[in-house]
Amino acid sequence: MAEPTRFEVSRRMVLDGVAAGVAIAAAPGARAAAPSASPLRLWYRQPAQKWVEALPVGNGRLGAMVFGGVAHERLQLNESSFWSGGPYDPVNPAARAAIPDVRRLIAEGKYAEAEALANAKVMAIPLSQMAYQPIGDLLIDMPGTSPQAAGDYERALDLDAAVATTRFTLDGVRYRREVLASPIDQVIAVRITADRPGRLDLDVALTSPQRSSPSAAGDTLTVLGQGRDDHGVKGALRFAAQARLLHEGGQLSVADGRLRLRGATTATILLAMATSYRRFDDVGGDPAAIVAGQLAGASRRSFAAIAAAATAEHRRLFGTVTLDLGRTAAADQPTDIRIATSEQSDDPALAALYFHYGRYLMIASSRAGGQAANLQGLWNESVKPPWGSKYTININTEMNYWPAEPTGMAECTTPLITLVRELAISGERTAKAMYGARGWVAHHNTDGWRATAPIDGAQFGLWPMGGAWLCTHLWDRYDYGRDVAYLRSVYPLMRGAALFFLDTLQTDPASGALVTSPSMSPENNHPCGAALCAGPAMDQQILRDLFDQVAEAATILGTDADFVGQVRAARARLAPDKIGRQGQLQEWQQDWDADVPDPHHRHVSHLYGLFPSHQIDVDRTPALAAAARRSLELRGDESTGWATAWRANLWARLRDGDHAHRILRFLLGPERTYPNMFDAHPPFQIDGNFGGARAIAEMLMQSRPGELLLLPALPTAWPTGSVTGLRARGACTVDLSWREGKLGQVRLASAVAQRLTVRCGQARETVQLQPGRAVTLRGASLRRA
Ligand code: FUC
Repeated sequence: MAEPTRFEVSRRMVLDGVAAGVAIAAAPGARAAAPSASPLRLWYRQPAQKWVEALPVGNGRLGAMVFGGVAHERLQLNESSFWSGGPYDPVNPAARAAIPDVRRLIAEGKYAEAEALANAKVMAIPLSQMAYQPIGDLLIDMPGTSPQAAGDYERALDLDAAVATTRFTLDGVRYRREVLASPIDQVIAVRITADRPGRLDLDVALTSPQRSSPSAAGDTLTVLGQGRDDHGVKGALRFAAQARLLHEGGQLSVADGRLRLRGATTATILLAMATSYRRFDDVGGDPAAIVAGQLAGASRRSFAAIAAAATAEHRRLFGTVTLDLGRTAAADQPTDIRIATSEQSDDPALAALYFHYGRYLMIASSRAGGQAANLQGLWNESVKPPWGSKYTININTEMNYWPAEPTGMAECTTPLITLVRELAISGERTAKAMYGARGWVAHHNTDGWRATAPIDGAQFGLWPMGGAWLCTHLWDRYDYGRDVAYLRSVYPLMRGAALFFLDTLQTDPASGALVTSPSMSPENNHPCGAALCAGPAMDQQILRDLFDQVAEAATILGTDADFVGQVRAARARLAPDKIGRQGQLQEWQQDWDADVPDPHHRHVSHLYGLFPSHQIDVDRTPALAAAARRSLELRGDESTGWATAWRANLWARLRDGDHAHRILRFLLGPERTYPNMFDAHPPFQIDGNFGGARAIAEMLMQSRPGELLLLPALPTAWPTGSVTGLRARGACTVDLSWREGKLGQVRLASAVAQRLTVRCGQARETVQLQPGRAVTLRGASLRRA
C-alpha cells in the first residue's frame, strides 16, 4: 500500500483527535452535512468538546460561547463590565521617596539593586490587579436524547450575519438552533425549532460560578449575584442575568429550578445581563432593573425582527470590506480540519477567513456601550483567567486595535478612547503620588477600575509608557478620519500624557540625551541582571510619536504654542536609535543585545519604530531598516501568538511578503490557532487574531502620511486577488485588485482634499484627491520612478 501523503496523515490525526464528536456525523444512517460554500463561515461536523472549540457571539457588551451540543447545549456567558474587586487606588505611598534612589542606582549601573529597591518600595499595593469575570452558563438540555442517534450534524458561525447555528436530525425530526447577541435589543437571543409540530422538549437552566441566588418563576430564570473579592479588594459589583422562554405549542412549567418545556414546536430564549458598573469609580447601577427593562423590550419583538435588526447593524460595519485571496479545494473542508492541515495545504482562503474573523471579533467585542476588548476580547469562562483577562498595555491592548482603522472599524475604537479618558483621571493621581509630576501616567497593565500603578514585579510593571502608547491610537483615529471636533475632544489626553514626560525625563549622564528612568524594554532582561534601565529604544520611539502627534494636534487646533515649543525642544533631545555590534537595532542605550539571557524573547519592543510606527522605513532610513531586519532575524520567526503576529507585521513593513506569509502560516496553523480560530498564546489570547488580521492588511496596503504603498508585501502564495474598503490615513478608502502578482487597478475615494503619492514596486504617481470624486489608476499605467 502506498504511504499516505503528509496531508492525509495529519488529516487523519485531526479526525482521531475529535473522535467523540465524530460519532455524530458517522452515526448509522447519518448523511454528511453539505459543506458550506460561503467564504465567511466557520463550520464543524461535531459539537465543541472544549471551550476553544465553541463559537463566540457578542454585541460589544454581552458575549456567549456556543458549544453546539445535541442533548446538552451550553452557552458560556459574559458581560463586559464584570470585574472582581471594586474601585481602588493601588499607588504605593513609599514610591515617591524611593524613585529618585531607583534612578540614581540605574544611572550608576547598579541595575539589580535598583530593581530590588523598586520591588521593595515602588510597586502597587496589592501587587496584582482585578480580573475580568464570567457571569455563568445558559444550559439547554433536550431530555431523553442520545447524541449518538443524531445525524446531519453541522454547527457554524456566519461572520456576515453574526449568527451561530447548530442543526441536526433526530428520529426523523430536523432541529435547528440559532444564537446571536443583539447590539440593538441588548439581549442574547436563541431560537430553537423542530420541523415537526410538538417534537421539541427542553429543560433550560441559568447557572453562575459567582456568589449568587438563582430562581425560576413562570417563563423566567433569574440569577442575582455579587462579584468576587480579589487580592484584598472587596467585590463591589452586583450583577443580574435573566432569561425568558417564549414558545409556540407545548406546555411550560418550572421543575428543579429549571424551565421545563414539553411538546413545543419552536422556542425563543431571550437573555439579558447587566452589572452595577457605571464607570470605573461608580458602581451604583441597578442591574435587576436594567435586565428587566431590556427583557420587557425585547419580548415585544419577534425573534425574526430581533435577528434582522442585529444582522443589519453588524453588517453596517462588517460589510464595508471585502477580501479575495483566491480559493482552492482545501476550503471545502470543515474549519478545524483546515486549521489542522494549513501548514501542509495551499489554502489562501483560510487567511481571508482569519482576516474577516478578526474583523468579526472586533465588532463583537468592542462597541460603544461596552468595554474595550480585553486580553480575551469579551469571552472568558474562568473566575481566575490567565493574566486576569485584563488590559496589558505594553503591547496586547494596542495590538487588539491594530486592525481597527485600516480595516474599516474606526467606530470600534470608541470604548478604547473611553478607557484612555478614564486612565487619564486615575493616571493623574498616580503621576502626582508616585512621581510628583504633572500630567498622567499608566504603567504596563490596567483593569476595569483603571488602576495605573506598576504591578506584578518591577521587572514587568515599572514601565511608564502604557498611556503614551495608547495615545497614539487617539491620534490614529483622527489621522484616518480627519474629524477636528473629535481631535479637540482627545487633545487634553494627549497633552497630559506628554506633560508627564516633560516633568520626568532624565538627562543621560553618558550622552546628555533625555531618557525615561526608571523603565525597561518590556519584560526583557538585559545582561546586567535586571530589566530596569534608562531610555530603552522603545520608549524613545513612542515619545517621538507622542511628541510629534501632540504638537501636530495643537497646531491643527491653533492652540498651546508655548507647550508645543517645549515638546519640540524635548523631542530634539531624545536619544536616537542606534545600530549595535551585531548589525542589529539596539534595544537599549547600551549595546547589550548580543548578551541577553533570552535572545528569542517574544517582545520585539525596539522594533516599534518599524511597526506600528513609521519612524524606521526601507526608503527613508535604510540603515535602521537593515538593522531592524537583523534584529528580527536574531529573534526568530516563531513565538507566542501575539508575538508571532507582530513579527508578520514587521516583515510586511520590510516588504518581504514571502517571509511575512511564512510567519502567517505558522500563526494560522494548529499550534497557534485553536479549532474555533481563537489565537493560542497559548492559552487563548485574542491579540494574535487582531495582529494577524492587521498583518494581512499590511501585506496588501501600507498607509503613511502623504503616501500609499500598494501590494508592498504581496506573497507569491496570493498571486491573484482583490480587496475593497481598506482605509488609509487622510480619510481615504482604497479598493484594489491584482493579477499574477501585478497591480490591476486601484480606486481611491477621499473625504478630504489631499495630494497622495501612490506607489507600487518601483512605480509611483502623485494624485490630487477631492472629496466626492473617486480616482481610478491602472497598474499598467503607473509611472516608473
Ligand atoms: C505580556 C506578555 C505575555 C502575555 C501577557 C498578557 O506580559 O509578555 O506574553 O501576553 O502580557
